[in-house]
Amino acid sequence: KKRSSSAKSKKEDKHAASAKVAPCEPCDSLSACFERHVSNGLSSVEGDYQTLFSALALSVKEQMLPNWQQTRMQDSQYKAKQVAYLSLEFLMGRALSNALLNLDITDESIKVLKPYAVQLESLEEQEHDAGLGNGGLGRLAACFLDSCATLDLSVTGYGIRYEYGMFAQKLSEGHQVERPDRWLRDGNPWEVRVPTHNVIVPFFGRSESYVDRDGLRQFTWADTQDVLAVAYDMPIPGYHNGRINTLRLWKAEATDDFDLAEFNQGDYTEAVARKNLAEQITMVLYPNDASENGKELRLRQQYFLSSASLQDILNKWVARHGADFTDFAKLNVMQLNDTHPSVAIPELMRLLMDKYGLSWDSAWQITSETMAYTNHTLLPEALERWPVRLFAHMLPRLLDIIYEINARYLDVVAHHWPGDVTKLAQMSIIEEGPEPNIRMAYLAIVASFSVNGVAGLHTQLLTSGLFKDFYQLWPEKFNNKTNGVTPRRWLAQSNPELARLLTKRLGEGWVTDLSHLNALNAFTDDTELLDVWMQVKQHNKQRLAGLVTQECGVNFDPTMMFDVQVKRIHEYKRQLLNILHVIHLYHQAERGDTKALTPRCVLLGGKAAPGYAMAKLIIKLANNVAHMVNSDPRVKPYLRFAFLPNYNVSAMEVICPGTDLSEQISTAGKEASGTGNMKFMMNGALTIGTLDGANIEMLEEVGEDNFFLFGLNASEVEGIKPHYDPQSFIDQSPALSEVLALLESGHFNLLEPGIFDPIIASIRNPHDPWMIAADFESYRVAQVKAANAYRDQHHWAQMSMRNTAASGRFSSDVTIGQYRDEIWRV
Ligand code: B1H
Repeated sequence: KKRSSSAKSKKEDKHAASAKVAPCEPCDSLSACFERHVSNGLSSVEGDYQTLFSALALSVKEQMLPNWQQTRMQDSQYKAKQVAYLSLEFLMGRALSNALLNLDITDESIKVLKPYAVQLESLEEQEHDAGLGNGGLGRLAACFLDSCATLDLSVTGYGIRYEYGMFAQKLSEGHQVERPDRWLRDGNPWEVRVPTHNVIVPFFGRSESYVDRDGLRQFTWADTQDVLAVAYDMPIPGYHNGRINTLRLWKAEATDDFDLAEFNQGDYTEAVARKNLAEQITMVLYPNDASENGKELRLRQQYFLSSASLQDILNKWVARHGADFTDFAKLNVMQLNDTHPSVAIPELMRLLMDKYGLSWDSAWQITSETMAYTNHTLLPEALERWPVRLFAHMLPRLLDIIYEINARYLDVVAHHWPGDVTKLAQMSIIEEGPEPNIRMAYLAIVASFSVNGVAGLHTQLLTSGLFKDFYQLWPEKFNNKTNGVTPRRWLAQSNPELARLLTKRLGEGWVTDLSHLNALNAFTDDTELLDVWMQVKQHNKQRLAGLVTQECGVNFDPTMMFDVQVKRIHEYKRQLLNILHVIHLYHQAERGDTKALTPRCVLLGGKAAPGYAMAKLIIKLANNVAHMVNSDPRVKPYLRFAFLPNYNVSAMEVICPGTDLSEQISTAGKEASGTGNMKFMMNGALTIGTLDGANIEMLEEVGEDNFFLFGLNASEVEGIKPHYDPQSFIDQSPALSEVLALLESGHFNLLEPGIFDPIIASIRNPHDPWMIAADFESYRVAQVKAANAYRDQHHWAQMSMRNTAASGRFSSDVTIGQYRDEIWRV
């Protein structure tokens, strides 16, 4: 190990000494911090990238401490409204490169590492992804945090510190196998445990009422089993602005007195077992995307997060204002990331009434003026409904409150629709039946001052369909906030070469104002720029090809078109449609019908929920088809196909810059927004897609000439549904007929007879909600257009540039600007 200059050593000594007293005291330079961390922890550094990574990350965190403290101090003055973003998921990915970018210390870090002869990238790759989310919903929360800090907003993310994040996906004979994701295995250098903010979260017990001295009925929640919530903070640095916001993640631990009682009774093992029970709450992320599974432990997670976060918010308030809540709603707002934390609504009522003695009316006014709800899906299987029975058992006091909210709200409904009893039953928060349920979305709408969808079409479908009655009752609550993605991670950081080119041509303003990209439209005839544009794409394709070789053992040729679909595997996202098209291309290549073929490499990636059999079967089909495609020498010049295992945030950082064609092919009306679509567009990919989610707005921005549109629209899908006849579509498409014949012949499963029968049956099923057969031919035609367009590289480069140019509206800075102005009113 090389040593730095003697001047540095002096500094280092000072900090080495002070480190014993206060290990978190900020150093005055990154290099001094780093030297200290290296010499503190390690005997042998050479080749130990993990330790060097930790040393660098700890040093970067220390650099943030003064501004972090400063931000906290400033915000605790309540000069501006405080926003809490409540979410069961934060899909943060890695933090190092992002922190270096936002703090503007990348070059300094490279310098610091010089004596160690190690590349910054090698250390960056050591970091485990913080996979505390499933897909779009969790990643949106992460992009939002970056934009909030960059827009200098006082926003705290509240979530759960899962011991195990999203499972790691392995493949075995083409089948998905799940492996636990112990992301904290090597420690988490970014987090700070803050035991001073511990709170206690009650569970079970009984709700009791009594009459107080003033003759008022009061409630208590008795004989609860309490769990300790411990705060772990992660810094969220804004881009070049000195603000460091906080992501506060709660960990569940057993309370001490809880153990004590049992210890005293001699029930040592019982006490330890109970400790496990408490700590189970934050053990693992539920791996379902766009579907709920109704597990009791999941409700415990939701309440644990909601209660701990609200207690924290109220504690902060009381520290500054005492128990006077007059201005609370003026200075606080809670954004609920879907209904997952919606139990925060009765919990805030409970805390205000039972803990702080407010009346129902005051508590309700505060609650209904501070809660805002974002809906992320129309899929019925994702709408949360909890059995009343479960609430009665686990959260009895909250059930009282929900009943009371419902009773008062149903009066409003009855007033609006006099005499309409079916309306009352339809709109009730309680769904009656043999097993009554609580409709969490209804509870969220009733108690929130804002309800938003996540793209234009999605919001329209909410107000005209799922929440139509509520829209009639309270039109003013409903609004749209089209999703966005952060250009720091998804352009500046993941595509450094393009970022440099953009800065050279447009200046660096685009990083915080992505509308600057519009200026690219002036250069679409600048052949020199177009050439460089395509060179950058080539380099990014080489990088992606490297990943595919390494992870899939498939050789992608960067001169071929890179056609990519990466996202969670779900029938509505129609990975199957993509695979059928690959089979079609394979069939053409294999029989020598190659004149019209543009050579292409198709990449598919994504995780299936472990209990979702059909999604897992689609993965298996992709792998079997890939095997046939890649082992046929006649096909090789025209087509290669790979399934990338363990798709995650870090993989996307390599994938989206290296993609030519982005697949956004969901059945119209089913994908609320999509956000991967925006990352690809920003990085100059063209989209082949349906009129669904934010695709519609992307198309609006970029124009039909620069987008490969196909398929039924949302109202056509609904229109066809009652008389859908897949066979008629199969008959009209020779290509689809051939593909199905090949699939049904067992060509892709010779040694596994019948395994794909459920997939074939789903395509042929007149009740196929995803309408694969209906859209196949239109999809194929759009694919031909894309393939032909790709042959004209000059024109493709122009279209690519126009896509980047038009992507400015999909910066999450724009989205968060709208949340700030129209919902939070900060
Ligand atoms: C989205 C979910 C989701 N919508 C339930 N709904 C979950 C539902 O664990 N659960 O129970 C987890 C996730 N996720 C996605 O949100 C939409 O499908 C995307 O279209 C959208 O872009 C994204 C962000 O708004």
